Amino acid sequence: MRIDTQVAIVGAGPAGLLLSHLLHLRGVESIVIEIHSRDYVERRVRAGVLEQGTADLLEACGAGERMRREGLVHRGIELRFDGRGHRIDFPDLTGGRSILVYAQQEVVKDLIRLRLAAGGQILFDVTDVSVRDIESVAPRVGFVKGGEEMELACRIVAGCDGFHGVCREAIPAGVLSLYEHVYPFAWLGILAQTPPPSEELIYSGHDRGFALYSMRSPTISRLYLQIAPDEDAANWPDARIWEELRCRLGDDAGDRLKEGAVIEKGVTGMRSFVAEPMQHGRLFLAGDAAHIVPPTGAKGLNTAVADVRVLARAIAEYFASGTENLLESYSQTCLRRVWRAERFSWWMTSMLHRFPEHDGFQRRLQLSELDYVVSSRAAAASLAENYVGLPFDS
Ligand code: FAS
Ligand code: PHB
Repeated sequence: MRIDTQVAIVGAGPAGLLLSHLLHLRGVESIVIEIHSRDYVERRVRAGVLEQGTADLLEACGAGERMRREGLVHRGIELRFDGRGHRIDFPDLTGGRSILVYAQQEVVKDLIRLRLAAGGQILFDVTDVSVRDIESVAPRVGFVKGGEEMELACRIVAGCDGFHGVCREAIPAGVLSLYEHVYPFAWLGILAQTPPPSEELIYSGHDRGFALYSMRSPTISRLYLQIAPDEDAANWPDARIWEELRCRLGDDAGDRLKEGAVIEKGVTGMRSFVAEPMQHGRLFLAGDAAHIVPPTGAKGLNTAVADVRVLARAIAEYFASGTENLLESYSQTCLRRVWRAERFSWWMTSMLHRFPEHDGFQRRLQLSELDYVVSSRAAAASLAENYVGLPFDS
């Protein structure tokens, strides 16, 4: 069965869903296809920090009501090393900007509800997705739903299908330049029914390895430990996780962390990845389909949002006036911000994690860098402005 639409969007993550709604608000029709079920994408635990620009854009497009009600405004983070904590004050260092702690899956839920309420089409549980004729003016996306072969006939395909999707693979060999860096560790993350040890996030650069103390609410903590890259979560029974989390929080803070029921446990690999250009023919990549950052800088979701903000404007201009200027400069416009997020995420990861190959000298350099960041206003401001998010188009 053939379905005609203006824009075929592959992937119902934050990038695909937000793009579909931004296009709707600009009078452009789109259809989103997704391999997983609605329930699966709404339960998938991922990011938790929204830059101010991301929160403002979600609010501006009508997805902000619950976010503003349930999200936690944070005006700083704590960096911990050598047994001491140091607060980075965002508004003071960035002229009033802050972040919002609101779970990615809640953003996904809000966007799905908004799309469906506006009559948007999201086809869940599809299989055998293939992207064709992207070098023509009439690309197509094939898939199977409910055992039936179907095809979206469109003018533009938006590849929002994440790192392991099919869209990037649809670009002919030799077109893309790929930049990748894989880190010699991973993160073990848990969601736990216990109050976080602090009202703000704590980034701990401990001698035993990195740890992050984040949250989803005043009663639900999101906690991460640096582990070896190939470690099995089965080697980490809850008791061992709590003991290590307390240890990496440090003597005077360890008792602030109360044990609670572990709701979710998972291991996330750590890599930096960029595919250039982010477009080929009538296929435009956005979010994790084009670039990956290690989560230490909380940039993954936010950079995906920044991409689709640029893409929505470019596609709307094309359908409104036929001009392709913004479409042609899409990749170049996004890559400047993407590489800034890559640099900041690599820098935070390099400064806060223990590297197996590091010697005493390199460890001292890390600690000196941390000491510089917390004792120099200029260095702290650099961290703060990147963390809260650089203003769009800056
Ligand atoms: P997404 O991966 O969110 O969405 C892509 C969608 O496409 C998915 O729903 C997928 O099912 C679908 N899809 C895939 N293949 C398809 C196909 N062939 N056809 C149709 N649909 C297809 N960032 C942080 O800041 N903090 C974190 O703690 C954090 N944790 C993370 C943990 C994990 C395991 C991962 C993978 C990422 C994490 N991130 C984190 C980064 C994360 O937030 C991403 O940057 C964000 O999800 C990017 O959004 P999208 O580009 O929409 O991609
Ligand atoms: C999270 O809350 O999941 C989170 C927060 C900050 C990060 C990474 C993850 O840097």
